Amino acid sequence: MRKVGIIMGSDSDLPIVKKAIDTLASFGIPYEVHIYSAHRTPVEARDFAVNARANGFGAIIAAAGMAAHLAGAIAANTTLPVIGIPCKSTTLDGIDALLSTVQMPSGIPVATVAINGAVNAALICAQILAVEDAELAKKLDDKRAKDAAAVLEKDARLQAELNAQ
Ligand code: RP5
Repeated sequence: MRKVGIIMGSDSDLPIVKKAIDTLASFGIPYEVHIYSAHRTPVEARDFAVNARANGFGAIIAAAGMAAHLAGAIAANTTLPVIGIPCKSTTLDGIDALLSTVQMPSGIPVATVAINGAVNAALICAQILAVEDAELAKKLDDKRAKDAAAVLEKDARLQAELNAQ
């Protein structure tokens, strides 16, 4: 199976990114994690993106906060799918990172998830890899069924509580 690359702009993004790591791990998807910044280490970020396809990656998650150019900078240097996670920092509630990540000009796409949406970023990667992987697709189906069952269980509990009143 191809690997998922997870790049974050700073170690301060790790608490958010951890959820993507855990989600990929829960599906048995191989991944590699790096701290490369579009601003502070632009050469390393570029080199990772340029070589990602040859190095066995199938998708890249790029997480950054504030003036978040990381996902766009990665996307500029690869035609692998790039999923951007706008990270909420101490100011502006993450709206700064959301707009910086999502508003890519035509031609260089970044698939942007919600602010701090690390789980969905990992799930999109899983779904991309599952296009050619029936075993992974089955795991995704099973997770959906499990999540749905959990919601219906909550509903059943709510109905029981309401009917007891
Ligand atoms: C961005 O600036 C990083 O992705 C991080 O979200 C934010 C703040 O970085 P630090 O100052 O905490 O390293 O580049």
